[in-house]
Amino acid sequence: MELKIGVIGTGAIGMDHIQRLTYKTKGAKVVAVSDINVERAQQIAQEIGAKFVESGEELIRLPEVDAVVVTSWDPTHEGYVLEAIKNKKYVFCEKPLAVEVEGCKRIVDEEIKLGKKLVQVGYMRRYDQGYEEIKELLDSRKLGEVLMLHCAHRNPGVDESYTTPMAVENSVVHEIDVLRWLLKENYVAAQVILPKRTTSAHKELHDPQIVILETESGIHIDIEIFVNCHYGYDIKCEVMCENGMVSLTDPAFSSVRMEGKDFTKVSSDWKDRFVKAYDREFQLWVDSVKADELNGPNAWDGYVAAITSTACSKARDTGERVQIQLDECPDLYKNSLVLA
Ligand code: NAI
Ligand code: ISE
Repeated sequence: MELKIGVIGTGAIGMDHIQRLTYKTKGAKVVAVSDINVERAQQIAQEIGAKFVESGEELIRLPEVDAVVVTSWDPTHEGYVLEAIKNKKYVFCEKPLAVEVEGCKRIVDEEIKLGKKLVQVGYMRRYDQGYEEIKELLDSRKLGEVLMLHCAHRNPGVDESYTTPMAVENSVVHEIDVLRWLLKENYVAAQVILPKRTTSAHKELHDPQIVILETESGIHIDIEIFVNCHYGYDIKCEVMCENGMVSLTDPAFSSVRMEGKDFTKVSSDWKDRFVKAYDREFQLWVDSVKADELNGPNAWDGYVAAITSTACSKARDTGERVQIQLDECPDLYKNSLVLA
């Protein structure tokens, strides 16, 4: 039987996920959509034969909606996720789970009260083949202990609404989640360095930034975030171990040699770079909802990501090394680092 889904937010990624759920994901159907941009939401609803609903809350309560996908602006996530939990519906929420740590905690508390995991957060890099292969190799311990990671997260450009804190809260938050999953360790400290600023950044944005994280066992991770790199969307991850090194390659399928040069395509944006990861993420989410047992990034992972990014923001603002302290992981989420 098809899983009937309601989507809240028909902007860039909302449209992408609606297309994916409609034309690629097996066993799913988008039956309702909502957005404060009524015109766009009505248009996509008509195109795919779904119902347009005035408000997100109303959509969540529709009896024909089995599960909800939240792809609206960050500050709206918490309210919609809480409403879905209240109505005992599975909810896939794009990152971040909530804009404040306290908001993530409220979601975790509601799930614990219910005694069941209903929430999955959109940390799709866990479904990328490159990261999965790195994880498999690290888990085999063939390379020995992990010592350091060198990562980069580069976007070709951003608009004026993207400000200094968003470098961590909107972008590096992906590395925060996927590297914790890769290493199966939490972070204990964060530092942020603000190097020479590019002339391409608008006045509310310090770009690039370098985030340094330390894990429980002392692994050091440096992450360059540079959102005006111009040449494309580029994600790097190099893991240096005692007996060798493993790193992501770029997912290009061909290269051209011409006039004494070798050209290889660089992805243009996240939709293109992680298309297969998003496809897998949604297929597995739909399958797990139907099986009544989620196994992807959960509300606790969303909460840990929020605590870590808040520590990074404090480190950036104070110029200091900030300690990260987590509460004990509640029973409901135990083993979350080995799942997904
Ligand atoms: P966008 O600005 O293109 O779309 C957001 C949509 O939310 C807009 O259509 C807006 O009208 C709608 N909206 C705002 N308030 C609303 C409300 N109260 N109720 C219903 N709809 C409302 O933004 P984009 O890029 O699509 O991002 C959406 C979310 O997805 C963000 O939270 C972002 O962090 C996340 N995202 C995740 C990515 C990933 O790689 N996992 C990639 C891009 C975005
Ligand atoms: C965007 O919101 C995303 O989530 C993308 O995956 C990320 O790479 C980009 O930097 C963010 O702005």
